[in-house]
Amino acid sequence: MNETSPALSEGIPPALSKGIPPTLSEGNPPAPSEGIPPALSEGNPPAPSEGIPPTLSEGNPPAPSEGIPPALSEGNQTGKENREADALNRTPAGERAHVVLFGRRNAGKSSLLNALAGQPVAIVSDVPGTTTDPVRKAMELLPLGPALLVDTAGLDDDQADVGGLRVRRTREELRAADIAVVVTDGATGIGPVERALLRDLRGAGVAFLVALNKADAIPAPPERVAAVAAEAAAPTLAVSATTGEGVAELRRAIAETKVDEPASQRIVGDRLAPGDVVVLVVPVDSAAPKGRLILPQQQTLRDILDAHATAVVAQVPQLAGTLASLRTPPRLVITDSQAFAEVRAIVPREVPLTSFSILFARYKGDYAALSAGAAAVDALPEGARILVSEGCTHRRQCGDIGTQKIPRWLEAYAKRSFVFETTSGRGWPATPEELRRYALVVHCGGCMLPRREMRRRIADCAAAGVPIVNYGVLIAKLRGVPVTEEL
Ligand SMILES: Nc1nc2c(ncn2[C@@H]2O[C@H](COP(=O)(O)OP(=O)(O)O)[C@@H](O)[C@H]2O)c(=O)[nH]1
Ligand SMILES: [Mg+2]
Repeated sequence: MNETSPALSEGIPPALSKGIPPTLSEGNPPAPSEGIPPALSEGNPPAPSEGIPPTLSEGNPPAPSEGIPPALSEGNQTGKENREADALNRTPAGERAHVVLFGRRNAGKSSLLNALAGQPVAIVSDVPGTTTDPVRKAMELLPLGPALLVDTAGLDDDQADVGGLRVRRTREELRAADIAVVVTDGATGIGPVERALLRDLRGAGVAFLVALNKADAIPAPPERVAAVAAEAAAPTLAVSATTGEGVAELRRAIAETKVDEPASQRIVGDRLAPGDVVVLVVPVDSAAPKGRLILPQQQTLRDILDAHATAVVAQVPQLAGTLASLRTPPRLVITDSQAFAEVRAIVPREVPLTSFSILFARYKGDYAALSAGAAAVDALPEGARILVSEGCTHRRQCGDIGTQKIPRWLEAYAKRSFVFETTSGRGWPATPEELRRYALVVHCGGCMLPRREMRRRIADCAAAGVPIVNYGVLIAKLRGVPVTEEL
């Protein structure tokens, strides 16, 4: 792993820092393995003398779904490694359909995950409660597409503290699930634990199936399967993780599950027609990851190509020349927010201008809600409690932006002091009451979070009446950038 990242402030002329945020690289931090904070350099694109040559991106290898047979595993990884190794050539975890295995301890969830993946990934044991951290496995499940199989700790875990925490984490997985597999066995069927789980899944709008595991040892004749299917009101299959019986059928049933997902949401492609030209302004500065583009930029490029439009990528100093070289004005210019003001001065008024932050606020969440959240900043009273929430777990993708910069910038802007608290990863206030302790939630761009999870968080805030804003939109607001500028 490339551990090092250039110090954020390096090479930046001191005169440029004004206390209010310079930059923000799109609130959508880089992919997991980079360890490099997004372009946070205070101010504008560094002088060329910074010694960072404009680098060629390493390319975007074909999405795994292309030409790869169903259920081909993409490597054997567990939690941490998975996140860290997940960078360029793989579909980002946040973009994968999350298939989560739930059930009691010892139902065989971990065994079934291994059987579905076709190789050992999760720790299997007959000591109940062995799976402490959700294990994740990226794989292709056609026709569903890129998926992430997620193992969980048992839901009936009743060991005092530690167990309680695990159950809570498992329930947090539920919020990110696109498809749930409820693992039980023929003897247990749908008991109280499963019933509570099914209720939660229905409430969350998650599609689910039931796997009656251990069919080798506990007979699951068709009548039993049908009875459980009727009770669960869900597709039910008899399987054995041990012998592999029914596993291929389960894999197929998962892959064919219709996911209720705003899949139609595009980054920008829905606003483009074939042949349109889009200009992307991407400052390559000392904080940019070496040798490549960050995830939101890659994803935007891909989405433009998917729309059969053409992308032209330039840095700010080349922008005017690039625009002049086009025979007709571009359909749209998308800039890194840090260069918004400069770019606005260069791009003709009649050409729509937007930023990666704004596009991703729309794509990952709800732009209207997030920009309304930004407006709430002006009404924060002295001493207001503010939650800063980041979606990444093992290693912060955004450096100290959430812990240091956002608090500093917010207080400088409001000329008041606030009380800041933070959460990371799947951590999130569990109840509306917990959320209501905050006057504002400031969320990262959520590049590591599934869209479903990000949208749930925004919905939680709406339900609790707490404003939420993301880094990109907030920083634009603090800097006086016209955040409402849309396509
Ligand atoms: N006979 C049989 N045993 C199984 C099967 N699946 C899991 N087990 C056993 O059940 C125990 C719990 O399995 P594990 O996968 O760790 O359960 P988890 O707690 O739900 O993750 C282990 O001893 C497994 O070997 C199965 O299909 N048949
Ligand atoms: Mg387990």
